[in-house]
Amino acid sequence: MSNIERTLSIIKPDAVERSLDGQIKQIFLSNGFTIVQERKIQIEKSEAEKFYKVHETKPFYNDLCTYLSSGPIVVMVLEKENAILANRELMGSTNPKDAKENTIRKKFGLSIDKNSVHGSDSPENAKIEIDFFFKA
Ligand code: IDP
Ligand code: MG
Repeated sequence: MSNIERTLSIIKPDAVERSLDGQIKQIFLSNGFTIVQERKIQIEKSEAEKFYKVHETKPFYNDLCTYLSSGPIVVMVLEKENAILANRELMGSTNPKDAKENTIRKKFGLSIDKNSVHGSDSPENAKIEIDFFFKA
């Protein structure tokens, strides 16, 4: 059975700042993703706090929200068969040091916090995150 899904991808400030957004989009396209929607924006810290609310009790929450709002980001809706898991695999582990060869985080990530990309982790969160940035 086919299972076409949509997931939210973010190219984070460290990658946009190094002008890697074109290359990263190309990686998604060459791995069979369709970029359904796309916006380049900069968000307020208060919006980053809402987006990362699930992490609010973590010690890195404040730095994470400061970081995500520190510069332009590219937010995209990606579509593909099993897109959520496929994107997580293509991104690689949260810590670029642990990420497999040929993953985006291995190639471009600088550190566990500046790891170049975000991707939704479940169908429920994909819907919430897509609505967060793209709801009319
Ligand atoms: P994920 O992005 O791979 O889904 P999460 O655990 O959801 O990883 O964490 C969200 C983001 O928070 C990570 O992408 C990373 O930027 C940051 N982060 C996660 N763990 C740490 C940490 O231990 N120190 C600093 N930043 C972290
Ligand atoms: Mg996550």
